[in-house]
Amino acid sequence: MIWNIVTDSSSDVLESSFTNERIRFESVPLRILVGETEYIDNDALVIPELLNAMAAEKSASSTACPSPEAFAQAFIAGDCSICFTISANLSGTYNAAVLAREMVLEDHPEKKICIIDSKSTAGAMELLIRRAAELMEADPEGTNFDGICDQLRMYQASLRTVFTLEAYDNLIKNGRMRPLVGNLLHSLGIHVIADATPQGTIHVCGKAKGELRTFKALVQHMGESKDCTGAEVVIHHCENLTGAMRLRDVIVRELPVKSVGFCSCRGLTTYYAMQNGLIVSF
Ligand code: X90
Repeated sequence: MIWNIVTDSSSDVLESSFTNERIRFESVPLRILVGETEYIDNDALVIPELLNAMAAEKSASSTACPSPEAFAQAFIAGDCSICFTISANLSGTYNAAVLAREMVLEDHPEKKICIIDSKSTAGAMELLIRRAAELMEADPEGTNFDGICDQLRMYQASLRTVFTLEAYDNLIKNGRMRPLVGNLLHSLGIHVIADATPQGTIHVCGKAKGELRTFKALVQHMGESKDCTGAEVVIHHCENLTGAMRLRDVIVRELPVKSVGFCSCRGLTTYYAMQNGLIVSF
């Protein structure tokens, strides 16, 4: 019996960093188009190169979700697959995975495949992947597949994501977020704080001036959005470990969380969060 965790590359979890020998893990890549160049969001992608290309190319750039075929290949490789995707309200990735499930079950009705919309991305998916691995370890034969899927769906619903970016250009340009009130915000050193809605859309929930005030406002918003007692927190950062660590300091000072981990943004989240972006899931 092969347990199989499938995700898309917006989880930021590298295939090489998933070290559980009893569970198969595959990250299906999204693609990033900057000018004429297509970047595949896999382990080999060099993030500083992508950031340089983004800075040099002011005109055409976009992203594309994986094909159903790419997900189908990942599902075929396991017996019991659980798949986490980026919010269906932000990307066609979830639909591609659902189509792939139907395709695979037609030829292999014995396989079990569950697709869970993270209604978020980045850290929320990392936390789901980790929880899935724990539950799978405790059930090596997959006898409780449906129960595990239910638990993961409940865990998904309990997760929150808040974030603050230095630039929202790519989110706005690609229609994932409503335009902010002019460029004024940026020039005055005002940082916008946003979060994921329960439906998996992006919502601007506040603004603050200066880094420390921004972090305090963000952490206050975390505390208001759920009871953080014992919460596992992950900060995904775009080439900004220093900022992520300063944010961690504010989180552990203000909230009774259990742990704070860090993860570097991979290609898809780098494209949207842009340099120095910080995404917090808990
Ligand atoms: O299908 C595609 O081309 C991918 C489109 C992805 C669009 C948005 C990605 C956002 C990544 C921003 C912070 C976290 C957002 C919270 C989720 C509701 C990073």
